[in-house]
Amino acid sequence: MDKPKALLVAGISAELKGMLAEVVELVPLNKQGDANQFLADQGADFELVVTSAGKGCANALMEQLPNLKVIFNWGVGYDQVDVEFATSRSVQVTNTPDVLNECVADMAIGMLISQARCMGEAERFVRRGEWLSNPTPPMGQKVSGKRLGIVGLGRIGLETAKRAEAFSMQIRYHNRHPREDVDYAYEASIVELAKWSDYLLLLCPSTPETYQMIDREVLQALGPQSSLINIARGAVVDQKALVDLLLSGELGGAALDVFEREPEVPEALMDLPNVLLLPHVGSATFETRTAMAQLVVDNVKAYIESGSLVTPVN
Ligand code: 8YV
Repeated sequence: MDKPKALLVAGISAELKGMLAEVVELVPLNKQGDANQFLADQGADFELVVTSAGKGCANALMEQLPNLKVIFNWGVGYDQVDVEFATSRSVQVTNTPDVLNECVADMAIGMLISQARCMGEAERFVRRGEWLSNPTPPMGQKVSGKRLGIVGLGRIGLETAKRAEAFSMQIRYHNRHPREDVDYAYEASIVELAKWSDYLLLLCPSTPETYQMIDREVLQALGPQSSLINIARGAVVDQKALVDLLLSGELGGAALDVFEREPEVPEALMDLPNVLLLPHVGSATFETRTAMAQLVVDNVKAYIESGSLVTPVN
């Protein structure tokens, strides 16, 4: 039997490409010359789209695929897919939850400690050869026992809180609603949570409701002695306010794995020693990316074999 065609609309790992090629005929959109012409001619041939969390699938593209049935999203975040629009066209969406919880939580704690203890700046100090003539490397802030505010206590948030407990950190959180199953103190106001926190960690999804939820007021409430850690999405933060307050010293520091318009990073942040900058690598370990790839393939196989999905979003 012929393998079904799947339209690949984003950059994905060679590993995932290889795994998918066993079950589908993968057609990369960016290799088809004029994409609009290609879609006009052959868009109706595709029931399946494979994409990444960063790229998603635009509404205009869905409209060019009249027989589209499923969008397979390589990533847990699906903010680049308009799920409501997809649902209105009877298009299902899948993502890759849970398999990345541990690695993202590891990274969140790693970013927190790295920023607090100036690891990046200290490392640059060694590489620049400054240690040879300067016996005083950069000094940081203590982590153990400090106050951690978590915005978005979901599956990754719980893994992160567990790790933070091992550092005797005090933990409070903000969600849309308090959780019944945790003892951490709930804070309904993000501004109040920011005022209380030494470290404010963002782990919430990017949605129209959370767009720039971490605004100037929240960042000012966090203040000059405290730091923001963002491993969620750039859109959750008012990036202009963030840059302004870091430059003026009204915010103590930041550890950022995500940005408003990746891969663009505000030039003004490049020279700030109290800011850790990472290229969206929260889930980027060999083990986790393989597990994410496997989950994409499991979804594709389940759909082809029985029309069902392992991790549907809608
Ligand atoms: C991406 C992510 O999935 O899972 C997410 O939501 O942001 C990342 O893990 C990864 O870059 C592959 O698309």
